[in-house]
Amino acid sequence: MNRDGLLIRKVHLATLDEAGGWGELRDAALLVQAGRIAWLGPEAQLPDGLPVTDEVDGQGGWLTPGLIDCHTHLVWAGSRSAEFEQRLQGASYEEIARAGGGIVSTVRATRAADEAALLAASRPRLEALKREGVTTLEIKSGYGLDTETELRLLRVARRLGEESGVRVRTSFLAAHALPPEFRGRADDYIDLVVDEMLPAACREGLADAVDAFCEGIGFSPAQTRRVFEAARARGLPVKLHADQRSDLGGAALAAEFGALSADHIEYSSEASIAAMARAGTTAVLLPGAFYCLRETTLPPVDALRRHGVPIALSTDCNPGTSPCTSLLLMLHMGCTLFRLTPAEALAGVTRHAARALGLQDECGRLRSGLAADLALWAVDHPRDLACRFGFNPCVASWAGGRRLTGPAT
Ligand code: DI6
Ligand code: FE
Repeated sequence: MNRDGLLIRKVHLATLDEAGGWGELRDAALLVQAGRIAWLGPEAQLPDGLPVTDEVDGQGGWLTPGLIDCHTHLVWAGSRSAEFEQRLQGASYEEIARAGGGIVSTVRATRAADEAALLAASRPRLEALKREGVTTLEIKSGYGLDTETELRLLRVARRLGEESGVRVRTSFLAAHALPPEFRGRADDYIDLVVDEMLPAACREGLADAVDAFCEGIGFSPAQTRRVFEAARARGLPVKLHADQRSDLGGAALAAEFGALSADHIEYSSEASIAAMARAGTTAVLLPGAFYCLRETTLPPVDALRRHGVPIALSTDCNPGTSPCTSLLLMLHMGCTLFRLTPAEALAGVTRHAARALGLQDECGRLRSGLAADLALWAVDHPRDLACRFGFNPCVASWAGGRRLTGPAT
């Protein structure tokens, strides 16, 4: 298929190119040239003489920006379904973690898996997301917790991007949990992270951002600060798993470092949210983890709205707290559990998810000049994407103008 001159006709557009709305444009068309959106507008105003080499009839469907899953731990080996059973019988996530399960059990399985095994385990997860119109995907390391395995995870993430055509952004998350060999020596482990692991990841160009898990069962704010300082010294943007189970001031710390995003933030204070607003830090809400852990403390959505903090939504795809490969389901849960509006939810997986990855000038909206990352849906209105669940109306998708899913033209 020619990447140049692709005209998509007979569609309605939800451009997400305005704050707080769908950006509806009915009876529209969109032209892709050299992988970017070259023109969009009412089909009746289609200019003459466009260099069309390929045409798609959208049959009255809706064209949106390709979906962006901006927080995943997609690459791992093994399964934690036995822990799911334990939790159903009353064990808490923290108890399981402290008894050597949780993240560390995935670390054991992941360390034992070579690159081919990790690719094979992770590919179906990526494919499931891709079938639902995901065109950009963030993937974190964090199940290696030693230099060799952390780098392997990031290499696999890069490979998945290359082979699938999905735009993959990596986050270096070695400060995810304390590896068992460092028990009682968390500061020594942080030394290793900043002195050896991060430099090694940077040497291979494997990290697009740096993340940490700032939590009682993770790392303290002081340890997180050291990781952030190392990231800053290398010019890498930061993100943070912040205030998921308790308020350690993680979101404020993230804001202090101008973080791209603070994620989870169920327990963040209003002062932290004000700091996020000042810093331009995006909130990433993760309804899958909230649901799976049967949390009851809701993220402070009203405060985020009041302070004008952009809200993104993501799967948090991981084997423990959100074994989920449906971003569309997160749209639904963002509305039912967190009371987002359907338009906020769609912005959360497009416009604002792009911001959470620092990609707001590249994708996440339909606008001339941005990458042609597109998803075509057989729905009456884009709010159907949030209303329905267990339903995938994605007809076709493109990343950088290249067809990812859907019938060949
Ligand atoms: N917070 C999460 O939701 C995931 N990691 C994190 O820091 C959970 C990861 C896991 O349980 O494997
Ligand atoms: Fe996470």
